[in-house]
Amino acid sequence: MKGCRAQEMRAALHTAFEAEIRDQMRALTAIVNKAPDARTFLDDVVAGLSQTPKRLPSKYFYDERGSRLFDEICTLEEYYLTRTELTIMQQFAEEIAEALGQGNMLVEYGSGSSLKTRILLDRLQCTVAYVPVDISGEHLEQTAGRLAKAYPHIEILPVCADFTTEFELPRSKCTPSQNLAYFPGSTIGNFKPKDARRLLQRIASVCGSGGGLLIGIDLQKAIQTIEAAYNDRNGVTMAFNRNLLHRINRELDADFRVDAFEHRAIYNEELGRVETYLISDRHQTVTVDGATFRFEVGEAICTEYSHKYTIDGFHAIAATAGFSLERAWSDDQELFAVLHFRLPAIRLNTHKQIDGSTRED
Ligand code: AVI
Repeated sequence: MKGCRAQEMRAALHTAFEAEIRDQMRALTAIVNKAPDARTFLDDVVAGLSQTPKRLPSKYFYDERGSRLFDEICTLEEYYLTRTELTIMQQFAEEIAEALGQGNMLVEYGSGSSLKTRILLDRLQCTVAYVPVDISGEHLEQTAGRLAKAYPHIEILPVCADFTTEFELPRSKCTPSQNLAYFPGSTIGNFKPKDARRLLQRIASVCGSGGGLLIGIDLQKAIQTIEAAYNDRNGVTMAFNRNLLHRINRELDADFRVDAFEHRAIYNEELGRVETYLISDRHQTVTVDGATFRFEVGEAICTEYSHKYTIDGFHAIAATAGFSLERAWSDDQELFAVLHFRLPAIRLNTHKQIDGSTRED
């Protein structure tokens, strides 16, 4: 009899659990899709190849294969960035969570596999919702599905978008006490300082009054360490860089001979950035959707910048968007830093009190 009741209860619990997961998965299918369309991709590629020197926007690296190759880069011996940031996040997890406060709506810019996010989601108190924003729809869907299972008490609201453009924040069921932008991985380094300022202003408008920003930046260091990270001996970064040409061939009816372009990444000390190139090893002509582009021997297409900062240098950039630095965490070798910024809380409805001071309504 007792065994029977237990069995019924187990079955009921199982059904309830399955229903919960089904609900979560249904919510996830409502991914807001604002990824750039084929027309925008073509326009950007044609515009970039028409410039002198030629350029291709690095945001197009991340199709399904590109995202997988980037995940592989993050595990490479030479690519110190990911493991160092992870170490900082793990070592200072409690302090970071305390600094970030409770009841956040956590918005992650370029969420990828959301590995570091788990450190936050495990510790932040009463997180209202997690909004991963990523340009790669397939990657986003898989990651969001996994997180929904692991954190059934947190609303997961994925947004498939190019976060450099305007996107609307999904509404959460509960009202957050503040929005907190999370921008790990030194992705901000992929923007020129002028564009980084503009992006930080957009982030500030998403965060709103009293909002926070937790951001990972790669620090300036010895050239050899930096260049090795972008020219790994196993050729994964080369495959990642060349994959952009494969993608253009496949999606934009182009005919790049991918193996006729060599990968090279050099550190420009004066501008504090790695510049990544694909260099034509011959005189050749490439067609993209009917438009023709000529390449000389040794002519380069610049595919990416990865800026390296000092904490003060980055603080100056973030300050132009209204952010002030609250805390900075770094590793023993000062390779990488995780910075916490806050926007001022705008006080509305202040009343003059009898004694002449002001108080918040
Ligand atoms: C995503 N981003 C921060 C990487 C970086 O380090 O600039 C992309 C990358 N490119 C080559 N390796 C990694």
